[in-house]
Amino acid sequence: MSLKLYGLGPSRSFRCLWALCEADLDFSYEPVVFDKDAQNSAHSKDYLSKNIQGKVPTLEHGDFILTESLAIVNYIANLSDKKFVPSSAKARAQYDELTSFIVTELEQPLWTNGKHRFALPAAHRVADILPTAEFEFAKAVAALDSMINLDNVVIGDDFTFADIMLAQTINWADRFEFKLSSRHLSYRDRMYSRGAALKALDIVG
Ligand SMILES: N[C@@H](CCC(=O)N[C@@H](CS)C(=O)NCC(=O)O)C(=O)O
Repeated sequence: MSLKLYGLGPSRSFRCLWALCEADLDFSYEPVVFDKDAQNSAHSKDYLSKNIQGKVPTLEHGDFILTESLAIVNYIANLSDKKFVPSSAKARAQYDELTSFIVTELEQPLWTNGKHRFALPAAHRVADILPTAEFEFAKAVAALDSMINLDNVVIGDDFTFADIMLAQTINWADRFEFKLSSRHLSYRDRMYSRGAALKALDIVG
């Protein structure tokens, strides 16, 4: 059964592309854009039949379709023989805790920033929310720093897909010019220098 990932540049779909490269699975990558008139538009009837919100990422595995970057990353881990998600009860719980924190706390102020600068229709953007997003991000980063140590990998002693989730989110914060420390950036740089990350970066160009 073939695996096809629909994505766009460094967006949340990059987490899934990187996971596919780590897992070394056969897959194809289909870039989509948000321009309604483009042939590969996320608003085309065909794409909307796979992802009703017209968002990225979407993973197609035969006739099985998954959206939501974290669910896709975990599905890819399950398809792989390598161990990208811990199996012991406590380590798995820590993995779930950290990845839930990333998608519900850490990335939300970044997405608020993106929605209110460019992603929402202009009439729904509220510029006054931007300082609040910065405040909330700083609070989430302080919580992150008390939860984990960025000197090595974030769960246990081995790389897991929690590292993909966190490194991509830190990279997103850096692209959006949110305040980060040199520890966050050097962790991001170390993760982005992995062979699979470089391969994924090469694919998105
Ligand atoms: N919770 C979803 C969020 C997906 C999402 O919002 N993706 C953004 C790109 S990072 C998107 O497609 N935005 C287009 C839009 O909001 O119309 C996930 O993690 O996959």
